[in-house]
Amino acid sequence: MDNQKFLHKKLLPLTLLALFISQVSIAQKVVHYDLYVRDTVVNYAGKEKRAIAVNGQIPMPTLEFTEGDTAEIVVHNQLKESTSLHWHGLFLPNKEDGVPFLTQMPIEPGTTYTYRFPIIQTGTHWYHSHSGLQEQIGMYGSFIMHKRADDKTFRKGIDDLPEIPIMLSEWTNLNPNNVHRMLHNASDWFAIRKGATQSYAEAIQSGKFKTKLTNEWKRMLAMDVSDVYYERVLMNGNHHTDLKSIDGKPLKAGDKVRLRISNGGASSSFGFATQAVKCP
Ligand SMILES: [Cu+2]
Repeated sequence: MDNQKFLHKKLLPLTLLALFISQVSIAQKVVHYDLYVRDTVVNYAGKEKRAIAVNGQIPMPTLEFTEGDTAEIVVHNQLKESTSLHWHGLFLPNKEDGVPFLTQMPIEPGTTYTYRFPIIQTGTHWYHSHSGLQEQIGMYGSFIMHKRADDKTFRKGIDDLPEIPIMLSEWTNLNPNNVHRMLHNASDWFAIRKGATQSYAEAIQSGKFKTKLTNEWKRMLAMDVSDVYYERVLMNGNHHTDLKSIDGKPLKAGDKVRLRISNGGASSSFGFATQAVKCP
């Protein structure tokens, strides 16, 4: 009995120490970002338009983490309207999901809100506003989660390559709220802009009279791939993207890079191709 008591006394601090050590080795790194959300004016397609820039940029800053980190993202809403951020495709506690009136209250103008959640996956994701149609005017960005170096699936030569995040998106000079309204009215406007209309004569000529009738009945347009015509498609918030350097370091022939591509478009599918261009 006495012996056991003695052992217990001796072992307890040891166990505590062991627990402490294991606690330290898996201690989570908190990765902190401050996001300042502000109105801006852009000219993507010949007209000055209102947009939203975060930390002064469109798309929003790329947020990078490693699996096991804790993300701490502080949103400073400097708009005249409420906002929110949704983390596309992330596994996280429901209250951090960023859906106003469902998982949180909207972030009101002039206020600050903190999202805090553990990173428990890896891969290329993106994040965007879940308030109104703010996503359409700039509030989208890359969300990259790296593998831990001790991950069993870590591929040397692939997972450690220099990376370039690429956000694809669309731009319309129309107010996104009007786009929304026009879609509800089954307007032909976008189809006309895209040259994707079909007359009854054309339908009959191609033997699609019946389909045409059914589609009209369903108020479905002839070529219903993407419902909206966009003035521009953007890559990292621009007409073209400079892939010539990473973090200011110029790339040279033979260098390998990894592109992390997200489609932040509201209704477009993108085909993506690379082309070697000889640089001077
Ligand atoms: Cu989403």
